[in-house]
Amino acid sequence: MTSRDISLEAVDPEIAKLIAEENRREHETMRLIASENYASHAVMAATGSCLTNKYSEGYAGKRYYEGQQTIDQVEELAITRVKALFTATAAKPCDLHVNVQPYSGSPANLAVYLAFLQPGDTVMGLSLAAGGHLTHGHTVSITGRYFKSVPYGVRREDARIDLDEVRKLAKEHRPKLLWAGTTAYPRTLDFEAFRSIADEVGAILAADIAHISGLVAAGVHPSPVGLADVITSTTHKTFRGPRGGMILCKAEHASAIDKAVFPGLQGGPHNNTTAAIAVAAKEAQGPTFKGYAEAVVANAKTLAAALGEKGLPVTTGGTDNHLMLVDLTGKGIGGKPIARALDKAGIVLNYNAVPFDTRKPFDPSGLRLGTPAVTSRGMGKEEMMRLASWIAEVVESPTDETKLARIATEVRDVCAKFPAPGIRV
Ligand code: DSN
Repeated sequence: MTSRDISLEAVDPEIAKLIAEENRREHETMRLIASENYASHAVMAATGSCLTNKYSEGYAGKRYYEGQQTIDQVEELAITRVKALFTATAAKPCDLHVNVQPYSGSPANLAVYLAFLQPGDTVMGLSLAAGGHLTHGHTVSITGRYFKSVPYGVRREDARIDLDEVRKLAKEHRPKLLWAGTTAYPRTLDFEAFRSIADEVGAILAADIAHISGLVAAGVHPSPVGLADVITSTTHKTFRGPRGGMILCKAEHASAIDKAVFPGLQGGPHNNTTAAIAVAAKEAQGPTFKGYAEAVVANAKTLAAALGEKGLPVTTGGTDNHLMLVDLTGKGIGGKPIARALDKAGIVLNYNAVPFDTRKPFDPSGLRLGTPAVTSRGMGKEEMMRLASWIAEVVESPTDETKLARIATEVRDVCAKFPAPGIRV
């Protein structure tokens, strides 16, 4: 007897049980991790389909294995939809090329290095401590080891990216690659200004929109399309697709990017993921996506203001996007014990450094909160106000287990009224 047609529960009850537990956890808790979301049933159906079985090194019409009758169509559909979506909200008209094969955001970013740089070339990106990403040249990343990294930061006064400093550093170090992209920065990015700095020093401008790609697609965050030479993104954050990556670039860079992804970095694309990206792009073209993206930002603004009123200030004094950083410096406690206590109370987020943090990276002074997942459940102003109250209560006495248990029950009750996309109740 083989196990090929037997259910997961029968084949592997341990994993089936763990998945069921995760399903329950995702249903019963408030997910405020800024990079997480709920993929729809349709996206998950594509992810869990037979397309996972197929190898297809190469690109449509030029593959190294036979049997691509459906795979080429799947990949072309994904490309066409992503292209249409991001062309519609472009900052400037642009002949856009799309590659949907990167396994996730970090491989997408590595492909940019491979396409445009030689080892030892100079790269500039926002420092990790100020809200950048490891792959924008951080010392522990391959991107900081194989390339000369010149990080830029944010201003001490207002925690915003200091474009004067970016320009000054760029003129001094003449980077070949300039990143405009963030993972923990609550304000819009001025892609026009980054473009002019890149032009002044002859750099390739790369926009990493992993966090904001859903907002960009919906037109609620300025778009780098038509400005940046190359744009990378994950597909599972505000974009609400499967775990995956994509690269959009000006047509003149198409061949360099495609060659960098395959055969430069990767083997066969994950066709099940490609299909799910196509589904997510279709959903993003649908009538409700813009409203969702607007609500993500509105909820973030409400939550940031409510936290501030409760004595929990956010960096920069607010947010323009889906996330905020609470600065606990004045509370004399690190972000880590608060994040742990909140997790017990059913409110899930991550501890995070704030700009110019005086504490260590493993117990920094901040909390990062994002509203994409709770917004996908349909939560709004009332729930954001309750979240702020619960968070303030936990910060007040993070070791009060009775209180944490009471809040966890209240959180569960609210969550029960807002079924999450893709989650079985
Ligand atoms: N891990 C992602 C985040 O949480 O922002 C970035 O790659």
